[in-house]
Amino acid sequence: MNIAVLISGAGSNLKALIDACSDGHIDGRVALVLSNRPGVEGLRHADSAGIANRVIDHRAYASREAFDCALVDALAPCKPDLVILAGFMRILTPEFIGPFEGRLLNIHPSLLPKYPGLNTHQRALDAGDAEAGSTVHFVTEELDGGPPVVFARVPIDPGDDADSLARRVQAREHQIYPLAAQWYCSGRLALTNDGARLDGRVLPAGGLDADDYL
Ligand code: NHR
Ligand code: GAR
Repeated sequence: MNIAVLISGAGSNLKALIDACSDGHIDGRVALVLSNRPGVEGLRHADSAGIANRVIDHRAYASREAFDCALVDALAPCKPDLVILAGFMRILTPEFIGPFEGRLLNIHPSLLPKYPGLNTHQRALDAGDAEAGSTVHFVTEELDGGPPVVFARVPIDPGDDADSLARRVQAREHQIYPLAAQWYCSGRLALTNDGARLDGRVLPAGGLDADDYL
């Protein structure tokens, strides 16, 4: 399985995926990394692993559609079986979703359907929530609205700020993203008309609890 990963920043999830592939935990290889931002740390993870990578700077395109077409063109030569958004920060239009629907995963730092969009950790803190988390989901045109696959819950501690909470959440992300990627690469996970399915069974509305699988 050829995996392409789209990033915008630190790329710690990218690194977890690269490591899981090289350790044999994912039946696939990261074939290409694309970043919409130049100079980010995630590109260095790709370089260190000898993985092809390119910057496609959204600021160079006149519209979201033109940027998305450039992404599609850049991905074409690697013929990805799976496209993974890992801290990718640009909302994608149907120009991009169309060609990859069903082969497109994202990790979103909340317990979906709570807190789609940005600033999830601060919103959870402001709401006085007792727990936060992260969810891997299939990407559809609806922002953070595609069918969830797997989530990890993380307790919120009294002294937490958005940064401390983000660090605790990311440690779990590095476990659940490789898990979901391996489900996909082994042919167990698919997007169907009635939602995400694992081993043929439709998943619960919020996805599966990672604690049952890790
Ligand atoms: N695109 C579609 N169509 N559907 C989804 O579910 C998507 C998506 C693109 C990205 C990741 C998502 C997240 O996990 C994601 C899911 C960026 C924004 C955003 O508002 C929102 C959600 C996500 C990613 N981006 C601003 C924009 O104007 C830019 C913000 C910035 O550059 O810092 O695109 O949270
Ligand atoms: C991750 O926590 C991911 O859930 C979040 O950004 C972080 C990226 O970290 N994604 C979003 O906020 C998407 N809007 P990384 O670059 O180290 O993988």
